[in-house]
Amino acid sequence: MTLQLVSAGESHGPALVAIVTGLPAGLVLEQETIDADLRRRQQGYGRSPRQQIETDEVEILAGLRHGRTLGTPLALVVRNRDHANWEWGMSPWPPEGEPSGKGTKPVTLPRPGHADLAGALKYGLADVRDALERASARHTAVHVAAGAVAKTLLRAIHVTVEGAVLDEEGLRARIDEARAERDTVGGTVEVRARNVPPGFGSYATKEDRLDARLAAALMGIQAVKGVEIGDGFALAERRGSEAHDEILGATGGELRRETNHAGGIEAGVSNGEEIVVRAAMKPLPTLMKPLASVDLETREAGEALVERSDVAAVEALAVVAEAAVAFELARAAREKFGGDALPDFVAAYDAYVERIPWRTTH
Ligand code: EPS
Repeated sequence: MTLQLVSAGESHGPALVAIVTGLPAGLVLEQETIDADLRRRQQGYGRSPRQQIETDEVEILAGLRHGRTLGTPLALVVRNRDHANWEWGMSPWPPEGEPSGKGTKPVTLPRPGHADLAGALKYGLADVRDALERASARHTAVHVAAGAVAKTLLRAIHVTVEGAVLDEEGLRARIDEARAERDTVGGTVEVRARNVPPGFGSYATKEDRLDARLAAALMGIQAVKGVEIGDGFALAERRGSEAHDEILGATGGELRRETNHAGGIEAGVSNGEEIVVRAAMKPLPTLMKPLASVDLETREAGEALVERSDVAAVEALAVVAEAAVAFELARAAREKFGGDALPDFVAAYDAYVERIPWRTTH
């Protein structure tokens, strides 16, 4: 049994939903823990006024009874409070009555860098909104909720996952400058996972490789254009003698490394060191001083759509990337340790770490 996540939801639709399958029975979840991550995702510097409308909270519709997972599909919902302003424009059924609120007029001026043009061409859309609503990063909210569940599962085997912005101070200064010039910025985040035992992922096939899986999990997040594992691109410039992490012995028979250039993954398999991954986010594409575009209806030159947007969402990305990494690690853990009930999963972990010369630092 592996862990799977499927989500649905448009940015200004009624709600975001996710179904997580493959959780063991008996995992204790806390609403406050999930909501705390939802709040962290909303709090970053440079977010749009949209965040004053939303107060994200998780609702669980299935798979949980009295706070414990049932081993059945877990259904999570995060409602879009802003939908109240888009009831006509984002009505799932043909809207009734006179157009009112937002989203009533078709969008025909695609924003360079957003899904607008590619989506309109691919799906044959007359209104770019049909593309941008799902392409929006809004639905990362429900992925963060699922990531909080994954982190709860990982905690049962002492694994912790934490995301942070690289150069937070510099980022805030760049955001202030960009806001003044009605521009946007991107940035880089780093996720570290501690106490991951050796042996998550496999070199057997490319689909199994943990580095490939983490890269896909991170690249799957809106606006991510680069991913690095460990020292990543810098390794290309080094000699082998400076690039690899020597294997050293320790009293007690454990093996140890003094460096971690590999970022905790060798040959697509976790090696027992801290897992270190980074994701680079491009500047957000909705500019208050819009870039050149072409009206898809008239084919006349124009300026791209301007709508309320963030100056940056890098701090949010740190939380979203943390959730994505946690989910993928939880998936790898389920593959390795199995178990229908949580104690079976934990017992398999205990037996495994007993067998190998590796100790957690918890
Ligand atoms: C987004 C555009 C903005 C962001 C949104 C992502 O939304 P709006 O157009 O409603 O202001 O605020 O992110 C969120 C709503 C969120 O909760 O993260 C986009 O185009 O990707």
